[in-house]
Amino acid sequence: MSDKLQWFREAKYGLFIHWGLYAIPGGTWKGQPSPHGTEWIMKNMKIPLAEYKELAKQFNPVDFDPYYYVRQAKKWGMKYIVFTAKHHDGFAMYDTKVSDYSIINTPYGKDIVRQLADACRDENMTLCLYYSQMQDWEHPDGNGNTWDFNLKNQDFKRYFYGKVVPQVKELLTNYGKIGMVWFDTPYDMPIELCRELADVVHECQPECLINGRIGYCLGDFREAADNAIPVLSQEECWESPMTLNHTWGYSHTDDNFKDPKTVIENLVRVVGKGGNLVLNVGPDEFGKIPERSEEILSEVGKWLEVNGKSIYGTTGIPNFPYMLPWGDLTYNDETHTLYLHVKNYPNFPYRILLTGLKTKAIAVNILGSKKPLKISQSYEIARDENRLYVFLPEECPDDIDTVVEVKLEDKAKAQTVGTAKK
Ligand code: JFZ
Repeated sequence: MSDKLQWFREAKYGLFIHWGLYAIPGGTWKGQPSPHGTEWIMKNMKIPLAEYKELAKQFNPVDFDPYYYVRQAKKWGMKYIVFTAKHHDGFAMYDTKVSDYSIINTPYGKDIVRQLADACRDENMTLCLYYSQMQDWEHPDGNGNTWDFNLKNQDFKRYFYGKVVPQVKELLTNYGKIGMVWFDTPYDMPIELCRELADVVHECQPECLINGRIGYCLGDFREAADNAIPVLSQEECWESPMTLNHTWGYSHTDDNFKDPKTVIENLVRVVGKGGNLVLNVGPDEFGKIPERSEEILSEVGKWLEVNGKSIYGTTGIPNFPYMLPWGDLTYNDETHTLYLHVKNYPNFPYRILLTGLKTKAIAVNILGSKKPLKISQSYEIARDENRLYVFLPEECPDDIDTVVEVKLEDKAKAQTVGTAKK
């Protein structure tokens, strides 16, 4: 296991920011709603490049305050930020010498990545940059724009060497230490070019991580499908990118937000399967984070302030076989502490049952309280079944997720489920 993954393995929870020109239409073009992600509006509505480019003449996010973003992310319990330096539309949110299509040529005119990089450095926050390497709807040789350009004349290498490589170099030379480059949608990009791109990153910043979506397992960890969580705990690092509503970019209409309880449930599940959750906000055209997003994230942050020990530093129990009717597990392998996340609080007699844990529990309490909880742990020899009952207080301490801390005698060991004779 390479050491440079350490910060990532410890981080658990990050903030994804999808922000670009698409925040202006916010999912609606000439009165017509655009299907799927609002950041895909140009492609989904086949907006001619010349028309889409007009948005740049309007972009003036006067409310953008990089320090506010970074401080909020910290308050919300997040340990890294992933920002869209260039999304599929091809527009650079930073000062690039490679193309005129950037934030510099807007009424706003200031480098967003620079401001975020400064704020992150001052606030001790890890900055990661999203870069769409394959799709670029502005470049005649980039992938995806079939309505402005004739694909027959395309030369992907011209785009790759003319825009991708020099832009990634800019991003990794001009903004200090970058934690990770977050590539996306590699589709069928040739493996040699993906390798070259990884080399470019490593040459510029050997410590910089590369996410799984560079393709062909060339990244440092695997990216789950958007909003997806694996069933089994994974030993290697992975990450789950997740939206708060149903879109990555800002939307005027989508208020289908996950509530804080659901977000916490997702965070616990991802972390309990050995992963990181990178949770998205889509700022509006003025640079304001949607109010509802802020409300949800601050609720989650408050829960983390009390229950952070059950998230940071934890993963899952390798091969733990059961789904649990009352909630989920996270586990700290260094301290041999198990955390039971009780989402469905039991009625009388106020007990929960954990089956499948072979290790002896030596002390059990609600996280943050010193008062010991009554337990009963047994092994039924004929059935080969381990049981741990925990008796909870009558009154539910936390409606969202009551965390029970279980100190174990040794490393947690899970029971195997099967009938084979041992
Ligand atoms: C991609 C982008 O197209 C999208 O705009 C956003 O940036 C998101 C984070 O990533 O969309 C994907 C990529 C991969 C999957 C789904 C959506 N996937 O593997 O399921």
